[in-house]
Amino acid sequence: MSLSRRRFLEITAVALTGVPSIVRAQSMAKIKPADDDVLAVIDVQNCFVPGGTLPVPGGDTIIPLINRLGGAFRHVVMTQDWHTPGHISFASSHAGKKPFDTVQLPYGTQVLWPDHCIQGTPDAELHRELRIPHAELIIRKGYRQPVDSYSAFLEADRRTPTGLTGYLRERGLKRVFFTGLATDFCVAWSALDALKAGFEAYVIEDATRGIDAGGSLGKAWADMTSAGVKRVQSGDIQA
Ligand code: VGL
Ligand code: ZN
Repeated sequence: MSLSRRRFLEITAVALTGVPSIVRAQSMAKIKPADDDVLAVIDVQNCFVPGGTLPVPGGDTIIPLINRLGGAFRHVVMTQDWHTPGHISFASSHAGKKPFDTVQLPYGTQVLWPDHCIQGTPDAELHRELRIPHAELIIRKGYRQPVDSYSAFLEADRRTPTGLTGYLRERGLKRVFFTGLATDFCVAWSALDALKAGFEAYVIEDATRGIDAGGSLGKAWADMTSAGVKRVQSGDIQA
């Protein structure tokens, strides 16, 4: 082929796709988990899958994918929603309220939930199909009766740390890749707080599922992407 014809085809390709082939190849390069990356598996518990007390639609379907991703990361941490009986986030703790109503608490607006993930119950156990034996840490949250905690970093009073920031910093971990349940609550709050604490935050979208109460899923993605959380798919990770 003549040089001018090759050049013509190249220019045509750029015109059609808007990006030169070299740039396209770069943007498709997979993310290779490094020694200072960590996979965070948020609340993959019986309570949040169908049959549990606060089921997230399709919550169980992401577990094989999370197990596969676990194998690609040297460092893995997990969280466990771990409420007292009569926890303040339960609708049953507020006369006349039902699940998905809201109340005003000293720390702000609280969405009310069915009783879920009660400490020490089978419902609160990590899902038995999770297979990431090298996970290093399980952080429990929401274990104080008067305060909820969606975030893995900071309780809902926005002042009480869970200790995860210190753990990740002390271990020299820099990028946090989030998976688990629920995208629009515990995953989103955790990813936003990871950024605020100075980490890079990625959410692996197809390894999460949302509750989507009153448009909460779309709002969570808008909040996350505008704050700088990176929205990726499991296929973007070299597993
Ligand atoms: C969660 C609602 C209440 C979550 C926990 O894990 O996203 N959502 N508690
Ligand atoms: Zn909860």
